Amino acid sequence: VPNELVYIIIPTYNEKESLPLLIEEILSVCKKARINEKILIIDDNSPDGTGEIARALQKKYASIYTYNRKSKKGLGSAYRFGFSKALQENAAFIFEIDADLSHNPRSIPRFLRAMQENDLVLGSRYIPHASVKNWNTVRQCISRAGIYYARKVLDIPFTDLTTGFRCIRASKLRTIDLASIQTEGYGFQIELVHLFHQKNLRIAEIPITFIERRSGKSKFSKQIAFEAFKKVIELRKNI
Ligand SMILES: Nc1nc2c(ncn2[C@@H]2O[C@H](COP(=O)(O)OP(=O)(O)O)[C@@H](O)[C@H]2O)c(=O)[nH]1
Ligand SMILES: [Mg+2]
Repeated sequence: VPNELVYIIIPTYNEKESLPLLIEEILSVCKKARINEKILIIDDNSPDGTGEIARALQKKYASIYTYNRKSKKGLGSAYRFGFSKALQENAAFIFEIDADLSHNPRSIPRFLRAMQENDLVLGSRYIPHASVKNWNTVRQCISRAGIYYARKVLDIPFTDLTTGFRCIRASKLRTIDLASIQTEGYGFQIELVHLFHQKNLRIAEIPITFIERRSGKSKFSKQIAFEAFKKVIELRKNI
């Protein structure tokens, strides 16, 4: 929809190689599709200098804004921060996208089309026409097992509850108490889907091609997986 503000939130921690490429790609897609975008980079004082790169990009392009936080506070906290900015500025749609080039910005217009009839659109790695590339079997099994567990326990009929590529209708996000979400990793992504599902909001999945990063390092950790595991049980108790 022309003129509606589309907010694209990118949390970064040590992503100096991929960030400039990602930004160029997003800008070119938005220009072509006539999307009125605002890109928010939230960097947690990355030791590799991603923050300086982000500030340089902000100087170069009018639609880019950078927030530098003092220390690594986690993905969930970066998104909560980004969401509140987007709501303050009356965004219509809010995207989550990883900075490591795992998510292809060319899918953005497809998300927006699906948003016409939905409140949350998940970019799924696990439905027909989707694919996962460059991910070892162990990582893929952990991801699938974790999602299967959350699906069963929370009774949510979607295939990719932890995906970091998604689009959210801002007016519906407003009805959710963001401060009540305290998770930082995958648990955050699962919890957000769960809250939308509990409110009977419209959720859909579209297939994406996920390509595991070629530069930089994953911040996946046992701690993040365990946090999500505990959170799912806690959410179940409150249904
Ligand atoms: N600001 C911020 N970004 C983070 C943090 N942890 C991860 N990220 C970013 O979140 C995205 C996904 O992280 P990644 O390590 O690729 O997770 P994976 O894809 O599950 O292996 C990337 O853009 C990271 O740079 C954090 O603590 N703070
Ligand atoms: Mg990644």
